[in-house]
Amino acid sequence: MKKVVYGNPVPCFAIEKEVEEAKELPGFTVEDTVEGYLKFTMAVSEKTAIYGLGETVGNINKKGSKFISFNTDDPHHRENTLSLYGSHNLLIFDELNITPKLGFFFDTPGKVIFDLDSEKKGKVKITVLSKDLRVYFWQQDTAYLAVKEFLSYIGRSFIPPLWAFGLCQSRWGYKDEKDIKFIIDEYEKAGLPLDSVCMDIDYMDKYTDFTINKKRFPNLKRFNTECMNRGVHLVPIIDAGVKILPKNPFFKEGVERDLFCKNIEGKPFMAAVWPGPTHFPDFFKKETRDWFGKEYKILTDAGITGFWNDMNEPAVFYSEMDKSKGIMETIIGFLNPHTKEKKAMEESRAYKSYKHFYHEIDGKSYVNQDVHNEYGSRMTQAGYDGLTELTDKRFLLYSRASMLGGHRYGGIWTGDNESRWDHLFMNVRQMPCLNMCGFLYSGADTGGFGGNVTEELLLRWTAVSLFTPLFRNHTAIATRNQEYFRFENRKAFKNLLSLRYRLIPYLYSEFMIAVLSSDMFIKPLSFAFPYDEKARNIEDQLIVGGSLMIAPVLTEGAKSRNVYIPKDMELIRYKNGSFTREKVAKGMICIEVPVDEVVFFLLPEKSFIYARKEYSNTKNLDLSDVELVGDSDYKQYMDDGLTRKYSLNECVRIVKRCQN
Ligand code: MIG
Repeated sequence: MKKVVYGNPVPCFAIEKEVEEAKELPGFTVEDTVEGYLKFTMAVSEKTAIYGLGETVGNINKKGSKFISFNTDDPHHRENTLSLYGSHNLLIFDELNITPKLGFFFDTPGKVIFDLDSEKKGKVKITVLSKDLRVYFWQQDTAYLAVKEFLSYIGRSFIPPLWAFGLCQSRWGYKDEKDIKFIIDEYEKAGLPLDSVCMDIDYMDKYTDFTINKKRFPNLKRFNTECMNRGVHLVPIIDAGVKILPKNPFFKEGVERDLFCKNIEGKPFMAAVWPGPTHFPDFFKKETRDWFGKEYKILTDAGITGFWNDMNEPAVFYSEMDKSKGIMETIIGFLNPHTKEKKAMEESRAYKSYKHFYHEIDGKSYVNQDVHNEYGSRMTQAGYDGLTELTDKRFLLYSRASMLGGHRYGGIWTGDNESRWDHLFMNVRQMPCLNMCGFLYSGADTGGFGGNVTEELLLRWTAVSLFTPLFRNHTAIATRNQEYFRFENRKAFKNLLSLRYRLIPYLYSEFMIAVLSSDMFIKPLSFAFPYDEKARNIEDQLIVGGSLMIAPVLTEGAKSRNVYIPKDMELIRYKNGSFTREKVAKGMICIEVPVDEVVFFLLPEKSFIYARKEYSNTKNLDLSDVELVGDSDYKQYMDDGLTRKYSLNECVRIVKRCQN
């Protein structure tokens, strides 16, 4: 890997290793535009596939589309949406049958427009809205190897505890002990497994970070202990904006020590989010990260070790630049996506505000717009560093907004999606793209956040999510109840969830090996079969870990689907708690997939393991009590799942074939 430096870029966040400097960028023509931007152009052939870009809509092969890296809170995104919650500027150009494959990383926290031949004229145009950046470039024989080289430069991905591989039930609307206890009770009654429940903004006092509403949670420590005794972890949310409360010591310290983002006059910038008027912590400053990070103590003192960071694009409802828009209008707009208010909200927030507040990086002032995409990841870093100080245990942390570099400090979820079939397909395609960018601990809101899910959509979505590291059923306020126990076809959900728990020994092992060897956990088919021309066009099948392929049903009403089998392999069916296996030959096949079964495939010459028993949470899960399937020994990674003692050399055991 080499880099070309343009202008005076902000200090590097994503790339951890020393990289040699080059004068020119191969492959691209570079020009200055009249607006003062840098524009990179490259001719591409019809046979070029383009991979990368992490959290975006659309296909795994990004060729033919356009995207803008600019972290945006867009709960109503569609196939043509330009910006989502994360910005991950990795591109791999993979021309069919031609080596080398070219890797590029546009390292800037500012806005970048990626036009990946959207006009179908054989031209890729990348416009960086600044003259300051680094572009890294490298070459490899396959796209997969190019990604692996990239991963080896960006540092190790975040490692959560084992329990974070269990099911998380969430809903915006659980407000007190009673609501959460009800969920745990119902899961127990229904005989469904559960490892965690999220606490959304209502646990706080007036949406103020690091406070607990005493009426709703009179004794959080006691309540957490009760939940933990039942094998359930509480996972509270933390928002980016800090409520303006002059008497609150945490807030006061933030003002006195100059830790907030500033307006043009050098005063703390005011923006309104859920708590009403807030100041945004300037997470680019180490002092701010330290100050914010240590506040998690109020929650770790209660025994809590799991957290999610929200609204850190940062999302802005209205700001001091635009005082006319009130919070009520915003809420109305949020709940009624087609109203005038919604449009007004969209116009008033985001783009306008980001030109009006400033961060300090190494003593220099930067307007948010120019460093925007790094903000959320710096918040995650604050949480990570704080929690590392506060607890010896492994903790769970994931964020909504992200940029490359943030993958070292936490996982991500893919933000506010909707209960739509196209969002399920979107989720499938996002997973490998996120893995290319180091975000291995990730997943979507299973069942969809906005809108009302149907039983069938939730079944099909769950059959996908049971293979993603973050497995969280989450939904928005005012949507229908979405917990698994609410649905009629209990048996089908039970089957799906029991498979998740039986696969945890495999998923955990493959995840840990991927993280510790700078690899991907979920890959596109084309990465596992790089010389197979057909595999390049498959967007709806994925490789999970090193041994399994999934081919989920993504269409409403479908009882079967076509699956491309790149090599002879085994089809595995999980139904009523048991596995059946059959051989399938290379080629296109049509398989039946009833909603109460999960179908997946074992790659040739590979093996996998599953837990012999069914589990109701990970508390008593015995990672070593496994069955081996396949024609080879299995390299299992196995640590205590709880402490930070993880090493690839020490924690691997070989599960032998014919062990009985
Ligand atoms: O403006 O905390 O993406 O998961 O439930 C909405 C309430 C704020 C957005 C998050 C979502 C969460 C919700 N939050």
